[in-house]
Amino acid sequence: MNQVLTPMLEDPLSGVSEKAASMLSNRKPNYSLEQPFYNDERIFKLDIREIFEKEWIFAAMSCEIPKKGNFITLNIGDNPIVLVRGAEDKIHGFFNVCRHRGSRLCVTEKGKVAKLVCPYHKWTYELDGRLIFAGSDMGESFDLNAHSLKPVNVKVAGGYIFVCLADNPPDIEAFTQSLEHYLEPYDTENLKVAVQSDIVEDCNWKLVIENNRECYHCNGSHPELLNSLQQFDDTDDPLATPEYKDLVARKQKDWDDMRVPYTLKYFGKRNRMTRTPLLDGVVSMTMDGKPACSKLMGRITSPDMGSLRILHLPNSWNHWQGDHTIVFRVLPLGPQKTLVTTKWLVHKDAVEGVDYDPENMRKVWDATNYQDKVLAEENQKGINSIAYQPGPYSETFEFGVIDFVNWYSERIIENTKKS
Ligand code: 3BY
Ligand code: FES
Ligand code: FE
Repeated sequence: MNQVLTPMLEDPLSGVSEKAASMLSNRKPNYSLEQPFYNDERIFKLDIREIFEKEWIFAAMSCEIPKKGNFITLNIGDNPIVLVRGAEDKIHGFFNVCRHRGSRLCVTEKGKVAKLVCPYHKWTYELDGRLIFAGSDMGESFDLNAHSLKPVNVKVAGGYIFVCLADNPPDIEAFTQSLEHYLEPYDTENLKVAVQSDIVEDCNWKLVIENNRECYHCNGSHPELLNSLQQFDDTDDPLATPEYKDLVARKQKDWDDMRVPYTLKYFGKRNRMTRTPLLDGVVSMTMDGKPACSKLMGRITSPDMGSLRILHLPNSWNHWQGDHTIVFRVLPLGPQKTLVTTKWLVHKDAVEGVDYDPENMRKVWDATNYQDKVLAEENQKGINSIAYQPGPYSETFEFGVIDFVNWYSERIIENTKKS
């Protein structure tokens, strides 16, 4: 339904997908990718077509569009997308593209409307995408029903809204069911965004994800984050110490009492979730390790929840603590340009200035995001050199990067076959 190639023109990626797939099939295992995967315009377009237009992409949180008529927009590659809450609380997703002459419909990042009205010639759509008004000048035979907005696949689970632009989306049922279960304690419909940051990084999107998938660089770069974050991914981390494992066992007893899930789960390499403790005595990713919000989320009664860490490839990682949650969304803008959006969420009834201070809440991850931006941009600059050649990942420190790059390679190889 959605993949439209202008029939007269040759596919600009013809030859590129085969070449990329063969380079990935023959790559040296556990080494970083060849240079064009990080800086070539054609491979960037391939990433958009084969990954961002075919996989499930994390778009927004459902609490961001709490009422009927609330909408939120984003761009996936060149595709403007709008998510809108319609009747009976149903969240719809559409290409944000008018069926008259293609204008973008909703031009702001967020808002509230009764109907979706195109700014150009005022064609008007119901919140479920049906065209209900096209003026009186379209002629007698004009069929409103044939000009509904083009839908995108939407999946809402545990407060997350995922979209997929492909006709046949991959199956993520097992993951979304677990999301519901792991996020039940947080009452995710009743949260709000306390702070948001949007950073544009001058690097390929894969360098942002690679950087996020390891803590090899943490000691050298993230003093603020290391006030609270454990450097181990989980007890399966090859570097996990006996002290850390003891702490995990102790905390898991408390979490059992609270009836909150914590078990590490993988869904292929695409999704991972686990609850792990922060440093002993620390409850939140703040400068002093104390809660940033005094009103806790959902049915949570103690801020000492560690962090429920959720990974969703290709574009999100998350930390759910007792007092606040941090969600990250990565959207590629160009071969060497990536938008990283961070949202700090709290209970919707928490009062700014009373229950939380946004400046305090954002400090650790603002610092961390900035440090990671510099690291990823320096990584990009070196990769652009004629001297760059793929280098070895450490299997003890960088297993998460290896997993990501393997997932990416596999998806490109498999998805190009289906094109
Ligand atoms: O400009 C906007 O954002 C709105 C939303 C729906 C239609 N549009 C004109
Ligand atoms: Fe939307 Fe004309 S392009 S009404
Ligand atoms: Fe980092």
